[in-house]
Amino acid sequence: MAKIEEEQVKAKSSVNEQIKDLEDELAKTKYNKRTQFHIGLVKAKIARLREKQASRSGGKKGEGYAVKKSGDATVVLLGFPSVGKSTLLNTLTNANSAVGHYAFTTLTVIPGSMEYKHAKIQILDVPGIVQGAAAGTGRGKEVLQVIRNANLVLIIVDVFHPEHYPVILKEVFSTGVRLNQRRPDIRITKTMRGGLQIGKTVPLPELSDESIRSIMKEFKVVNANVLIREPINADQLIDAIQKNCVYTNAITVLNKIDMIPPADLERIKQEIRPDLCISAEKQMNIPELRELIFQGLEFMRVYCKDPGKQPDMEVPVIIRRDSTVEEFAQRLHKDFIHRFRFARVWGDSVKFAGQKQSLKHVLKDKDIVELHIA
Ligand SMILES: Nc1nc2c(ncn2[C@@H]2O[C@H](COP(=O)(O)OP(=O)(O)O)[C@@H](O)[C@H]2O)c(=O)[nH]1
Ligand SMILES: [Mg+2]
Repeated sequence: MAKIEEEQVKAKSSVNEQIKDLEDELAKTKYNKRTQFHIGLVKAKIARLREKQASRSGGKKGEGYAVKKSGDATVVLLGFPSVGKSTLLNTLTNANSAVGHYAFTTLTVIPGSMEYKHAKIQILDVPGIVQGAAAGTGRGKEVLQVIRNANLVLIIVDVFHPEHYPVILKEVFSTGVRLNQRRPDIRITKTMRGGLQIGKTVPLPELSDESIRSIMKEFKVVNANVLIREPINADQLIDAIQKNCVYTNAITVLNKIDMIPPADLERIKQEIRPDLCISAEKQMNIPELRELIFQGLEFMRVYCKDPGKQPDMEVPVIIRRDSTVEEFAQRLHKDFIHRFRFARVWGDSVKFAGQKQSLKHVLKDKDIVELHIA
């Protein structure tokens, strides 16, 4: 092995070891008022090392999966090998993904498409991940990268392996994906001098000023104005400093419930608290799952109307919730926003029927929009 390469490998493994040591320490430390400060600092150190790890492997990007987005939104199926991801993809969509009795049947990304309430939803079957995926075990990194670009993550847990669930959550967290959370309201403005100025509009029971200082110092932020407007914890502060997190909705399903006695299922449900229990193979609760996916994607339906005509209430335009007139217009035709004069809107987003609105107007579900184009 070339000397430089050898050094790189050595350096990488030592970073991995350092992360491992710190994680072990975290696992051993019970969270309370006294350990709060220490835990925050250890978490910051881990986050820093992960940054280092990522920038090291950043030179060689690896192939990554080239997945062409299609449809109105993208859902990724995430789980350990053999939990039933391919079976579920085949059940939900028109795809034909290989189903195996042994692990690692799916080696690449298999897309399928599901149409539901006029939404075209792309569903991706990716190789199963295992412990260590975020650090590069298996195709873990590539898979988790696909997750970062998805609109919804569908986590599949095998009823016989509930112990997989915390591992998946940890791997997802390590890649900087936050599930079912909002981006916290923290503003950090770096300054030239003056040290750290910490402003808070609410009390922070989980984060002392001292802790904020030590975490920010770990990231070499010593001069800045920090404004915190909700009761955050150390993880959320670290996310705000690193700025590279994505926030995604997630649904957790327990699969293979056709195989397990009801009493056992009840116990595992208590443990995992899934959103839904299904059988991909025996097609149990699949209509309910389709509805959950649709809800999780936070779509809304907007109807088109031509001036002087009745609106088309048959086929809505499907866009993400809180979209503006601009996003609606863009969906209809690329040129429309350049030629846009005004819109007339009917529905919950306006005070009166046919109200005149600009491109910036935020629409609501079931609105009717009439575009006036030059
Ligand atoms: N009994 C039962 N078996 C299932 C179910 N879903 C998947 N399987 C089986 O589990 C194995 C692995 O399924 P597969 O879809 O390849 O898992 P993947 O590796 O996650 O894609 C196959 O033998 C499937 O037939 C289910 O809901 N019930
Ligand atoms: Mg598979």
